[in-house]
Amino acid sequence: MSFNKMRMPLFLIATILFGIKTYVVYRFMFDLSIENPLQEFILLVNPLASAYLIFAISVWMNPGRQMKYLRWTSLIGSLILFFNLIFYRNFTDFITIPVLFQGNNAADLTGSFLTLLHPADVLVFFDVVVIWYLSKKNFDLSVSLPKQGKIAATAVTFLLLAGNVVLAEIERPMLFVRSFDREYLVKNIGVYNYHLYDMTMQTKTRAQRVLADESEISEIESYIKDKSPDQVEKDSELYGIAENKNVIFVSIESFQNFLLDSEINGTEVAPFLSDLKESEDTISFENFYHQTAQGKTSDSEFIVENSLYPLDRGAVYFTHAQNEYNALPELLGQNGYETSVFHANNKSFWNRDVMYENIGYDEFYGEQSFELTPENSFGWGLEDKAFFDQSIEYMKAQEQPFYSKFITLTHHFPFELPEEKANIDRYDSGSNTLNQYFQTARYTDEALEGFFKKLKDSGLYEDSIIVLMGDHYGISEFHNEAMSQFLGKEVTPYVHTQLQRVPFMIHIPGYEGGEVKEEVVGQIDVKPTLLHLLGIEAENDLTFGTNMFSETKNEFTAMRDGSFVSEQYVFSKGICYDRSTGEEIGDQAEACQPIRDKVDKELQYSDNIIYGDLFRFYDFSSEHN
Ligand code: GP9
Ligand code: MN
Repeated sequence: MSFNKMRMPLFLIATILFGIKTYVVYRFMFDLSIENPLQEFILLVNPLASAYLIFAISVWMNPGRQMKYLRWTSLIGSLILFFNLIFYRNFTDFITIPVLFQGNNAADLTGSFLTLLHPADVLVFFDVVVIWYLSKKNFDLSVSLPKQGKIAATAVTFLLLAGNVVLAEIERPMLFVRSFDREYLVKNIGVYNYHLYDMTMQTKTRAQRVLADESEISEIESYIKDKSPDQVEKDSELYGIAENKNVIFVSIESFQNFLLDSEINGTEVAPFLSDLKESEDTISFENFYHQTAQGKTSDSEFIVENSLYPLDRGAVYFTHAQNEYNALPELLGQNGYETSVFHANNKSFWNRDVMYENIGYDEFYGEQSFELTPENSFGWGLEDKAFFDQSIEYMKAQEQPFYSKFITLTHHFPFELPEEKANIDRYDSGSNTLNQYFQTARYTDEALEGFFKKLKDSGLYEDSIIVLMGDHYGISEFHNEAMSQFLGKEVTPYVHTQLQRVPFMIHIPGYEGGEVKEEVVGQIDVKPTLLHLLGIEAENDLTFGTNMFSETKNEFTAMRDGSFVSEQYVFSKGICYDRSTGEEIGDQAEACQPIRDKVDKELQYSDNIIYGDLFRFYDFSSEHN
């Protein structure tokens, strides 16, 4: 290998300059949160790896082209970084292909472009100037390598990339499958590789959409209409009971049903919710299941808003945020509701900012709408008590009737709570996670109690219904041993499935017919149920869930992995159980088969709708028949 006149070739100089520049921009010009030394290290490594990836290809070119290539790629790369920086200043998010071509985001930006510039932005182009200067012929910094040299230089690219990916997976397992948040992606693989990833995802979804067959939606429509012929049922006592009332929907982070009515050393874990469940003005469901998959909270939101199943891979909020939906906020908007979401986290987490706009939310109060101080924030951010307190003013300013969704955060894995904020003992088992789980649950229970009080004080309470729902499990199977210690029984697949029950309560101030209902229902049923309570007829809606109060309610609640619960059976991990006794049905395992077939078919239909974006072929209006 011979480098001309022992000078460092320009592609290496470019790698170093561009890499360091990119690191400095990530570190000091974006507002990325760096939580540990590994993240810091990755943030330094990934720009160098990306820069090498971009520039090292030039070794295959002749000297003249090499220089031209380095000049232009450094400029284009810097422009990409620059536009992301501008976009970030406005939206605290990174550019995605769909956002670039659709929605109002790009348009919003052109208007405020100048105000988003900072003098220090010239730094972003500092290396370009140096590279252009050095690329002029007289410095002769091109490199001509023998074939093995070129191969070796290229091999280094793959090594660096692989190293980066491995580090990213260590830092954030399943990063590429689940996506989580664009900020995580950029922190781990850098803005350039993130764009490559985004492009791949986009191409894949596009292809599936293009191949979709329009006739599929009619087949699905017939299936749904056969299954639940009359969902409107206007004669039911509850039809329209909440008409024109505000709907306050609280998604309670990681809250499982078993927390209700349980105690740690004689102290109730969730006294407020446990009482609420039994109260006169609340209808609760004790066999309500979460149905989420990898998209966790965002999946629970997706299921509730659309009454479709989540995907078995990735989060629909990320992979199919541009599809056509007939989502709850949009329907409510058409019926005179102002719709909003309150969640004190980064707006781009789970791609919420993009998805919310698509499905018709009018307003999203994210982290930046709240005041965070060292006293009121820990773990994932703003604590639930301050979150609710600070939300009230925004709520009061909303037009009524409104639909507002609240997503709590404190009771989130790893369930850490400053000692002085804990009003219940830790549990004592081999799982630190389970031990702490009760403390944050108790905290959130107190926050909800405070929220109800604030709603009453503000005068909003009387004109509202309050719906509370657990989003998904908090204690995974990994903690089965500790869980079985707590429950005093082995966590069989049957018990595991029963543990997927989360609270679901409909609190109607002034109502006196409260009861704890035993029907088997799930998140998929929330949309038709809410529409029923609000007296909104969406006759041609296509939902896999059914109104929980209907005589022709779903006969099963299906989980994403194909397991299900019906009145009679629990089917989990390939085993068919008698639901009332928890006994395996042994040689009569085929008892579960007919429902298994339906579950598989329904999940497949739901996937087809999402992958093929089939709702674009369907007319939801009442003219349709
Ligand atoms: C993040 C919060 C938690 O904004 O909703 O998400 P999760 O990890 O539970 O899906
Ligand atoms: Mn969650």
